[in-house]
Amino acid sequence: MKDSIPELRQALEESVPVVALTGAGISAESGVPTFRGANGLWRNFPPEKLATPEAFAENPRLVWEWYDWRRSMIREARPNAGHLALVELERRKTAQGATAFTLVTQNVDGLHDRAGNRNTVKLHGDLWLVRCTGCGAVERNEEVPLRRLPPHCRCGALLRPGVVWFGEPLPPDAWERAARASASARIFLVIGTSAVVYPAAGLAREAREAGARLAIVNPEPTPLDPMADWVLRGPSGEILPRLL
Ligand code: BJW
Ligand code: ZN
Repeated sequence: MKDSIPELRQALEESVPVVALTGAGISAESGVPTFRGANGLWRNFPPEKLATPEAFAENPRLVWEWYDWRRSMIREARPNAGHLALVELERRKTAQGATAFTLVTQNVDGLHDRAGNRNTVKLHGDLWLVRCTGCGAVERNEEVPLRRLPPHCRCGALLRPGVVWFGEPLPPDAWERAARASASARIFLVIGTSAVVYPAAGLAREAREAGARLAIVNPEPTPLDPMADWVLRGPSGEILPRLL
């Protein structure tokens, strides 16, 4: 039964290791807009028009305005029941072994950190880090709103958000950890992602091919549904607590 919560609950208890891949949908119930959802578009820009090195080169101020808006909203947001369920899942699995649970997230909002997950791999960076386009320095920056748009480094060069844009490689260490965990997963959960952005979405396919059972948690269909062992249709803030 593809929609059986009790069956997946039991499989989660019995299986080691477990990997969860999350996307913007897990933060939707915290009030953070998704990228491709109904109210995810800022001033009608699709993410492909803002989250690129080309957009930043052309208009850094515009791109920083988008990030400033998101940072302001996210700072006010709180982790929701879905985030908290993943903390509890990590706690329970870690009692079965140090590497029994890995959280792989595409999100840059930091809500998994604030909820309390520890073994987390951030594939697309972190909205609260900035990186200098001149000297390469990376630092944490939590100023909201930013005093100066676009912000500059002490060395005088432009700062950019510490995130991964389209056409850029993922951080190699994060990618290696995620790929290794996925290849050995027995259960692979795909939560709140449209699963259209690669290479992140490919982790689910690779885990499936390496023998993991695949579970999708999403109110909408995704391209991964046909290969999934479980498809639980609903908000993650409702479904995830029921899995524990
Ligand atoms: C709920 C819910 C609730 C709602 N509960 N769920 C053609 C084919 C294949 C690949 C490519 C291609 N052309 C180009 C590419 C590559 C490209 C790509 O994948 N493009 C596709 C879009 C076509 N990928 C890249 O460029 C990546 N890099 C790369 O490939 O490098 C290669 C390289 C190697 C060596 C040298 C150089 C290059 C990089 C991708 C980076 C993505 N970056 C972003 C921005 C991050 C920073 C920021 O946040 O500003 O990452 S884009 C954006 O999309 C963000 C997200 O992490 C990512 C995924 O989105 P996500 O999380 O899935 O969100 P949504 O909005 O799409 O979906 C939300 C879901 O939630 C929906 O399903 C809802 O139903 C659901 N939901 N409420 C649970 N309550
Ligand atoms: Zn600098």
